[in-house]
Amino acid sequence: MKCRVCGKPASLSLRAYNTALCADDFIAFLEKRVLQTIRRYKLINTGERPLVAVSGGKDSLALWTILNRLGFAADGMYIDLGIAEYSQTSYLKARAMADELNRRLFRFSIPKVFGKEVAELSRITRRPPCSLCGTVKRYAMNRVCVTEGYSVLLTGHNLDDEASALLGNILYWKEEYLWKKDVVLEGQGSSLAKKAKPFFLCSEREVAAYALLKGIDYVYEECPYAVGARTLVYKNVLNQIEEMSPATKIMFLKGYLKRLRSEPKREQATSCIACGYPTYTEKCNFCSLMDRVGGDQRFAVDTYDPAETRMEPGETRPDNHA
Ligand code: Q46
Ligand code: ZN
Repeated sequence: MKCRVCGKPASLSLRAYNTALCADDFIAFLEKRVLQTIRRYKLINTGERPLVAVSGGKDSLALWTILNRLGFAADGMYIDLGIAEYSQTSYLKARAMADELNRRLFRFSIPKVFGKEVAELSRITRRPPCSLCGTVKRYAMNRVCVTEGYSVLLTGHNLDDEASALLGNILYWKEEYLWKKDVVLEGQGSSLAKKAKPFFLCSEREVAAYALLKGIDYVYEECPYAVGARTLVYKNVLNQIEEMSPATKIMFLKGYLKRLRSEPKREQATSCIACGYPTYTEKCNFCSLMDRVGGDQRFAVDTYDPAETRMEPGETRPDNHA
């Protein structure tokens, strides 16, 4: 099989596009695709400051790399869940990328703010760890984004993540979530940041191949709570369909985006009486969690800035972020 662009031996066959590419042309292809998504759906407009949600996994580190290669000068934001070794390793990968890109990395630590890690919070509140984690992550990322002066929060959700979530919402007719999975969600005043997903139309396999070819050092293990998640079943089913009928996933999402744009606008949220974050109840989920389990209201966030701590040859780093 030969690369469609240069004729050299191909490294990757892309059945959804009925083509094959060598390593260099595949890297150029994926970066161009991300740029097209950003432009077409207006994910980052001129003058907007982007912040990337970085988990230390392949998707977020690849996204952070691509954005900076495309000239978007994006900083990063990491959420420490307090899952012993997994969180420590993930943070170190994120910090190594901050060094490589020479970009700032914010860290919000759940154990530091709540004095408890996700498992303990889940036990106290009797909520599944992922539901609780989702509440805290969404809130913390948004708050850091707006308080630190960024205009748009970018996440590494890929085509497979979005297609499997959409399938789950349809299977169980979760109408309250069905029309909320847009590639870009506009912000609301000074309390809600704009959010965007530049990998919306890039498959997990494509992003993994990019990470591998660029030598990105990411954390291979999944979060321990991801094991047995229903979305993994949906991803497998969609991959089987894709195998028989290439491009099904991308058609599924493109069709969704088209319909989404013709849907009437949904009910607007009101503001949380404690913090101003948009909510459909009196207090947002995060403030209700604070009330329930206690927590440090100061909402401390660490900032790691490679430009400030850059080592000179022979120096050792004062390691206050490890
Ligand atoms: S929700 Fe659940 Fe993920 Fe949070 S607890 Fe881990 S698996 S990280 S995307
Ligand atoms: Zn609130």
